[in-house]
Amino acid sequence: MKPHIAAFAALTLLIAPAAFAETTVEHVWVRATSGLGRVTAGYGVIANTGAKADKLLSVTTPDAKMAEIHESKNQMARGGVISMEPVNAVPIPAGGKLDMKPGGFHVMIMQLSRPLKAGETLPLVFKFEKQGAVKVEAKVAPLGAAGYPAN
Ligand SMILES: [Cu+2]
Repeated sequence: MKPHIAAFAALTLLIAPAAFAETTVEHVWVRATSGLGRVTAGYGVIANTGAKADKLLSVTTPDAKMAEIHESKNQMARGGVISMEPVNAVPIPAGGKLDMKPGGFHVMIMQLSRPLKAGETLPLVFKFEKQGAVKVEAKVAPLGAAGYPAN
């Protein structure tokens, strides 16, 4: 980031914080790992409050070698088999929301450098075309969790 842009961003933050963060990422959680498993899935709610479309490009974490955006699909034609596929980018329309939840879009996190226990956090960086990098601390939920942990 160039210095004058940083200064402008800081100024904007002081005056109108809502106008600065147009694409937000909230309620981010991942499932605890099981045994020696070093794979997990992450979920959260992305909202674009801006007037222009944004695009989720990637998600990374310093605590794993690989992270991919996946979409789960219930393939009725194949007898209701649930399959998932990597996706390159997910558009977030102006005023739109992307609810990443079990059975839909998720972040597949592979080759974690440590096990994840419920109650811990995992740093994630969501990269957007317009908003840039959004850093969040994902809550680690128990293995069987279906949604954002209550505490
Ligand atoms: Cu997946």
